[in-house]
Amino acid sequence: MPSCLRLFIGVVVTLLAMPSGQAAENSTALTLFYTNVAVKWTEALPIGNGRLGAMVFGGAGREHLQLNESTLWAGGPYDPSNTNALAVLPEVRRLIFAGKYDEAHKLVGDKMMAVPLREMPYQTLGDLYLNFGTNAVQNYRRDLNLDTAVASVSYTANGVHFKRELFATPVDQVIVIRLTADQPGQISFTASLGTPQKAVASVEMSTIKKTEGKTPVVVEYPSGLVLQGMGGDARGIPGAVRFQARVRVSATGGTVSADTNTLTVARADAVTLFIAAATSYKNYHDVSGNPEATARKQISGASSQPFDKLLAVHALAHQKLFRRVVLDLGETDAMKLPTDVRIEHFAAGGDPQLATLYFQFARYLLICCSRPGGQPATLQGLWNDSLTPPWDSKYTININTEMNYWPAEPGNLGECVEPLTRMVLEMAETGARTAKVHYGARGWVAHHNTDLWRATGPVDGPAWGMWPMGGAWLCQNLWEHYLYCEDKAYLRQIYPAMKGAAQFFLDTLVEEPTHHWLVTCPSLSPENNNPAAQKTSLTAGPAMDTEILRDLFANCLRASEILGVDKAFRKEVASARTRLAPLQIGGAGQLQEWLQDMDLQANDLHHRHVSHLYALYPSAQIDMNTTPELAAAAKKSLELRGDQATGWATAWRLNLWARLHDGDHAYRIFEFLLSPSRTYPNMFDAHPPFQIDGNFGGASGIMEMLLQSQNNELQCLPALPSAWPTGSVQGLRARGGFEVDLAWKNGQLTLATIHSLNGNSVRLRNGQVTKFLKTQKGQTIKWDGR
Ligand code: FUC
Repeated sequence: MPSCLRLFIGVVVTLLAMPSGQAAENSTALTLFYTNVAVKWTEALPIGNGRLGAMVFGGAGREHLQLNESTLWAGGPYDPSNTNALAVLPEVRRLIFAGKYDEAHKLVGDKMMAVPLREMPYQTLGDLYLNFGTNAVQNYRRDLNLDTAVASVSYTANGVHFKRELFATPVDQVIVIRLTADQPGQISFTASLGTPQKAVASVEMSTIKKTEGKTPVVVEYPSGLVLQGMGGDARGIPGAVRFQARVRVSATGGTVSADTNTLTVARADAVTLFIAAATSYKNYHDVSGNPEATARKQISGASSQPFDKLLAVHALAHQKLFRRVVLDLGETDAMKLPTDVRIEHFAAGGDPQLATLYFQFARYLLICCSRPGGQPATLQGLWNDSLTPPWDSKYTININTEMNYWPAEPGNLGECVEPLTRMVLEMAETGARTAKVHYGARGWVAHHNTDLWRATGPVDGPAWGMWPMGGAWLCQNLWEHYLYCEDKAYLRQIYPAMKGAAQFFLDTLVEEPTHHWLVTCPSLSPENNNPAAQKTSLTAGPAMDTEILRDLFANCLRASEILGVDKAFRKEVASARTRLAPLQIGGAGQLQEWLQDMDLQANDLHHRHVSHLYALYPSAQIDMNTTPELAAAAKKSLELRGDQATGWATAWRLNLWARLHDGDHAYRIFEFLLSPSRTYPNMFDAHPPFQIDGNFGGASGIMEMLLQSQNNELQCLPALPSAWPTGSVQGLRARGGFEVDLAWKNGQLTLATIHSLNGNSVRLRNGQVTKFLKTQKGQTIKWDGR
């Protein structure tokens, strides 16, 4: 180990080895804290190592950890293809172009939907309970330190001060719970595991060799708990994921005893518990893993190390990512209040640091639920307490999964995109079958959902599922990763998926009869009813599809040029791109959502999805500086939609207003997002119910207010709200390989520091002032904005 690293670990160990109670009472600015026990799940605090997660309730009398393992999903490998689909495709298209949308709806529903009609849910693993039997306590506090990724609980009972520290380490792959008290012999509790899954809980007995007199004897003692089971059946697909959770209890002093499935620790001085969990999932078509072997190995690896060391390397691994971005929007006395109280009062003003906390909480969440080698963040990240969660807690890819990764690149967490990249590459495999069976097409396609099994068929019903753009949109996230890092090896890895996504559309786009533009059909503008139909969203060529395709095709052209491959394909793509429908401005001055100008006839004018505004954000086809007329049309559409919507839809609006350079409008939306109606006491986003996309979209919106880097420009403070007159940010990333620090005072940029990672040229912008910058790799440039 290099000596500087050793020194750093040493410092961390010293800091973390402070006397009992101190860590919990040490409030740092980046700590969520509460003076009451979590009663509801959305009050509990999330910890996670990208694979293994827990919600910590923190009761003094009873600790409750609700546990998750990211590969514990219902069902098993399956193929949702519907072999009836292809035969009716021409008729469905004919009906749609003839304006017979409701007939098309019926035919799609009868013949084209995936089998089964719904995908598989992500499920809870179960619960660990520690019953302390404590009643009256004083000085109760629980918290979550975002910087160390440690949750703590502390309180005083009968004159004894107790402390609990909990963390999920990505290094040793276990959850660690450390129980201490400021007097010896005070820690007594019973531990048990429960689950709604089909599973069996038992006590683990271990043996130790002792010598009694001269005779060596083997003594059995209870050392932990085991939970063993199988993920559920769902929608006709039998459960195929075997899982095992193991808890090891290691007590200093006192005694450990057991009955059938409960462990009792009595009068210990200190106790460390280790939780491991694993499943048999290897990949979407292989569930032959050995969860017991994995869990045993993880427990024995972790439990042989001292607690301080586990904690130090855990914190270090987290901080390697977390500490890259520092945001300062100002601090006030409001920070002394518990986090739930601050959320209630945020809209009253005077607490700018809560925005910083919200921003860093999202970065914390992404690090905890999407680490290299794991699964991508689901609708609930990693945290779900149900067997039948809302929308199955899976991947909704008509906005939600994409939004989950919006803060990754600018928030300097590019590594966290790896699970998404892997999922998309796997979907390119499963989606090739859907493309062939459903459309007779080359390449691959995914519709509006996917799951652990990488299902790509149209699900739920025609009005939601009959949308072939999910894979193409996900490719845009991967391309964005490339734009930030410009790693050619990464581009080579993702290019086949991008190419396959494009090939599907080269084979399936059709000419619409009026202008002969190339359009998707059947499709829909996500979840929004077609105003020309009675009761369906089915249509041809909604604006969003064309916008996604314009990006996909352009990215394929650029990628194949960079990689020097596929000349003939490039020609094909370029020619199809010129024949796509244009962006259209309608009679009300709005950006048209559909081919026809009918936005104002929509039955829900305030629909949560703002799909046609994809062109403004996350795409940059519409831009204040380069396409002001279209930007004005997008603004009109946004005004028509209104500011308040579900959590994620509010967050999308926030990003869009930031792209329109209206910081105060964006801020008003942010105030709503960070109010009790869209943020739970534990800071989880409320759709409602809990959905993590709003947290991620919210963090991305904050960054869009401070820095934008689309279209080869670094825009400093493009939408700074008057609520943040003075502040600074360090470590944001920008497209083209730049790391940017900004400082501002009285609403004016005072210093931009640009670290050039790749040696690219870029235009800097501060309001109307622009400056062209040539850089060299490794160079740092300072600009005062003039
Ligand atoms: C989309 C949205 C819903 C919800 C679901 C998970 O279908 O329209 O609001 O977020 O995904």
